[in-house]
Amino acid sequence: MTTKTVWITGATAGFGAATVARFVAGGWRVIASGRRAERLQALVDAHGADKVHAVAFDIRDEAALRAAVAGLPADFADIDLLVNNAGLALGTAPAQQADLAQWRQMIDTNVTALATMTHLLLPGLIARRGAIVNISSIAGSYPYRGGNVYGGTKAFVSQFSQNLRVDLHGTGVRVTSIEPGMAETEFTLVRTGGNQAASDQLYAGACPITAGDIADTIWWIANLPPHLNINRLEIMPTSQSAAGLQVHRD
Ligand code: NDP
Ligand code: 8X3
Repeated sequence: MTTKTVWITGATAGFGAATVARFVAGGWRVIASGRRAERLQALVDAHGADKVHAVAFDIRDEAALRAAVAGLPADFADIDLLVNNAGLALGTAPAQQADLAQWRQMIDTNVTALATMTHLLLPGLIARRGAIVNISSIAGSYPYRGGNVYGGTKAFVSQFSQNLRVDLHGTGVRVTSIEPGMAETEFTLVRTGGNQAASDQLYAGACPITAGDIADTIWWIANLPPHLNINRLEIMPTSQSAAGLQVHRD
């Protein structure tokens, strides 16, 4: 059987790191990217340079992204699956008190970089009848206080995924939007600027989704028969459900 290749963005933590482990265990070659070079090197050390190719760069840096794509070693150049996972939320303030620089960073990472990555890899994915898994969020469907731009970026990811499906009609390329709810990763640590206590408090007693749960889901989607496409998949921990509307009274 031919060895397949997956590019997983945001491979240094959370969903991405777990997905690297899942695909290496399943016999795939993995391109792992993120900013933290030492964590990427640890993946290479753990799995071997023949299994994991690490590329450390900021995904908002288009020149660095193009260089990473152009510099892929021959063994990793034919990509069958792109997992657009790199992303973040910054802050929980309401829009009227939010930090504009944080808004820009979320848009640049979750929207612009994801679209650029997809654009660069699409020709090869079409040639190989490959697949794209985009990591969106329930925040793109359900508004909540402080979700403002983060939720907006994830609504983009979900809709972009469905629009890609339409444009790629007949190419054989599969596209899935995975929309997880509360999952315990470094997500809240990043969102709160490093507040471990806030992160621990959010997840305490909630039995949240784990990174391994999402890695297993991506693995399942990637290994479905080629005639099946999961368009979108919303996943919550059993402890979470959508709350109702709010009413303000004078
Ligand atoms: P983590 O914070 O654990 O991981 C985020 C990953 O994104 C890291 O590997 C980080 O790498 C990478 N990343 C962030 N910014 C950049 C950048 N500028 N350049 C390159 N890589 C970057 O969070 P999760 O695993 O939870 O998040 C993964 C995805 O899942 C995100 O898109 C998030 O929005 C989404 N999601 C998370 C949920 C949750 O509750 N945890 C629920 C729904 C969706 P590095 O810092 O090394 O650059
Ligand atoms: C992460 C899930 O609900 O914290 O996308 O926004 S949530």
